[in-house]
Amino acid sequence: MMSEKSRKIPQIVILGLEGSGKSTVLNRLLFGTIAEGQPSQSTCFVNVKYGTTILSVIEASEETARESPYFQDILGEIDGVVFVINSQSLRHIEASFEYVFTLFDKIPQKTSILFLANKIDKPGAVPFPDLLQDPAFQIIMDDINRSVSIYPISAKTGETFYTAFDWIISRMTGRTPLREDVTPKRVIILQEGGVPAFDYIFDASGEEHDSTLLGGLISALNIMATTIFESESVMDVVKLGAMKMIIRKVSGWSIVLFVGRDDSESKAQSLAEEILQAFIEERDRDPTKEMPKQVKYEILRKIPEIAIALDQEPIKDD
Ligand SMILES: Nc1nc2c(ncn2[C@@H]2O[C@H](COP(=O)(O)OP(=O)(O)OP(=O)(O)O)[C@@H](O)[C@H]2O)c(=O)[nH]1
Ligand SMILES: [Mg+2]
Repeated sequence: MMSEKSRKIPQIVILGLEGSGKSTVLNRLLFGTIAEGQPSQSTCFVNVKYGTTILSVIEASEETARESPYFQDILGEIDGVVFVINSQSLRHIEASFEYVFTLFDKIPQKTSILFLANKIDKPGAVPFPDLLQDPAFQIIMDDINRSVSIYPISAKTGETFYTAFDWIISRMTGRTPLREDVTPKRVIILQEGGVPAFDYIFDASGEEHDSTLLGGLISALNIMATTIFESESVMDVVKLGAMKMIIRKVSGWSIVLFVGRDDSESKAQSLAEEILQAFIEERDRDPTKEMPKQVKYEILRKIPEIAIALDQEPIKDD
């Protein structure tokens, strides 16, 4: 087992011009959703749970970043910097990069830097490929000694949000990103005896024959469940058609995660375990709680790599 004590909490600072979307980003990190009409605050410190990782996040206003000597010290010690760029117009982008350059030299070389080209949902927002051509950004990317990346996102709709954060968090924590190798398609959690307690389909627009095939397979599984899941030697990977089923069993619960046929098995297995853990935590908190789609969605959202898959299919907050 890894020692928990020796691990320090990674620190991230969120920087950007006034109105670029820092608080909206922070809200989404904290609550998985956003609140309209946040008052501006000069500095905000908060701890955030991102999947299994705890992060300490600081939102720093322009004023704090420029003028606070205390903040200059923090910047020198930070593990990750997130620059929020307002990409709603060329003028906003230019101003954003100007701001980046006033702070860039104060950020240590070892610190990972994530640029969020925010507000891509706005009509008339600058297309991402154009932003990449910006000479200021080219200069930043040419600094090969730094670990830098940029993603087009919308803090408002959540589009590509977790993909971006997954990048910087895996850089900071050394955790391997799972996003590239696993495409979750469906997850089913079964109680002892094979009774389904949780079922979530990620890609409702999936091919027709897939869902028919799965439907039949699930009922077959249910019938066989007692036999399969009560034995100790669980067959834990089954390939079928374009998919693969990863089966894990933890303290009386069994999880079946459907992923792409060529997806990484070990990564899918660790994902399946994380989902099952999040589910069991929720169950332990309130065993009687109903699990409509919204609750399942919230459970799944706790796992960043799964949240990425959910980014593609946002559901309404109400
Ligand atoms: N359309 C759109 N609006 C956004 C997005 N992100 C933030 N906004 C809006 O932009 C405005 C400013 O967002 P904030 O998150 O308060 O910006 P901030 O960087 O924290 O601003 P200060 O704290 O004043 O420096 C708010 O009205 C947000 O709703 C986005 O991705 N798309
Ligand atoms: Mg703010």
